Amino acid sequence: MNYNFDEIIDRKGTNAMNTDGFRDYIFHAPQTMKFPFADDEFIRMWVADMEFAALPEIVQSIKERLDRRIFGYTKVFDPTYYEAFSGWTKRNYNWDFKKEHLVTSPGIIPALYELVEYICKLDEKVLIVTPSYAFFKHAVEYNNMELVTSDLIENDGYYTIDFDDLEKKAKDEKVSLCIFCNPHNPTGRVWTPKELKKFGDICLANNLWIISDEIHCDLLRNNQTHTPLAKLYPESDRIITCMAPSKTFNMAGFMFSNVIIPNEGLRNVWSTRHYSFENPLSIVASQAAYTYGDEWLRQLKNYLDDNFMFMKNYLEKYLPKAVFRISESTYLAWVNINSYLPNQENLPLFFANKTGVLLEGGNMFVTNSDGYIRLNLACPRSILEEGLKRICEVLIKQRDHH
Ligand code: LCS
Repeated sequence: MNYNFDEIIDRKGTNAMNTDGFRDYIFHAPQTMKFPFADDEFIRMWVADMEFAALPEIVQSIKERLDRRIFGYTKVFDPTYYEAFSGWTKRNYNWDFKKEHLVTSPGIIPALYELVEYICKLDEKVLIVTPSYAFFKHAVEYNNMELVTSDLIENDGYYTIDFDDLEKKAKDEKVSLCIFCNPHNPTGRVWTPKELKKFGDICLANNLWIISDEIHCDLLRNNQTHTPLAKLYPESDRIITCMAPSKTFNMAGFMFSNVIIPNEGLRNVWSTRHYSFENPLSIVASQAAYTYGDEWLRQLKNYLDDNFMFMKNYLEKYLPKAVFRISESTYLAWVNINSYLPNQENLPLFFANKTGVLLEGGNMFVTNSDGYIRLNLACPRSILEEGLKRICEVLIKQRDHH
């Protein structure tokens, strides 16, 4: 079957964050905030979900579950869910994990909020690399703990870990946990096994726990391979792996994710304190995704690769001074537009007002991200083209203005 990623799907009236939540999330403003564009005139390239329809088998699994007509308290008891998910990690990453190590959570972010509390004592600190998905910082601050950041090194749009700085910070005796994004949002880096080993060695030698957030691991460019961090350390029980069908299959609204906790003590804390019921529709939908989703994902990855290539060609032609490399993973493009807009403080507000494009950028990624915009490319090519056209037109005008 050929899936149609060119289809434009109306999300109006579905309570979608993507269409209705941007005033609050991006601008911290009420629903009354006004723009020169009507809501349905915006090109939306911000929050990390996709404009693509879900796999038909996901929809079918939900219909079948609805037909059972009772929706009482539910948890993952049936081992076929474990078999579907571990089959997925085995097929895709040649890695699996013990059934008893798997717990589920209504999202990776809620799991992070809890795990920081369960792992760290109150006076301890948590390390992240920056730029970073902002919820890593929120999870630390929610627990009243101190955040320690290590800036990635950027060279012509390519990011690497500053291992000397990371080691210096990991040596701080109060640093007890690193929340790590593998592969990395927002830069898209797919860390190589060599980089992962160096990173893991530094953290483990300094007695840190590691939460490896691998939510984006299924969405790689076709020339890339994902390595689960925990695969490199089969003897260690201090690495917690988070994976989910939410990003991969565009089902974040089902709020269901996998957390693999090899340490028995920590797992016991989790099982006593975590409120562990799940939505019955989410379980069957996730199981269907991992069981039937291989071909859909293959076609999605091809479509995303082509979107990235389209963007690269477009920027080379119309915005040659933008610093952009095709992301190794995620459907998120990370672009430095500093040479066009050197003094712009609020990039999302600028683009919303001047061009009607909703995007994330600038200080939304904790630190080490000034001058960057992040564009979500998981949309039909016609929408991508319109978004890029608007962005380039306004930036070229800015440059001519200077
Ligand atoms: N972890 C990372 C690294 C993410 O990028 C996201 C979503 C999540 C976790 C969310 O996990 P959940 O709680 O839904 O399981 N990233 C988004 C982003 O960059 N913009 O919008 C959402």
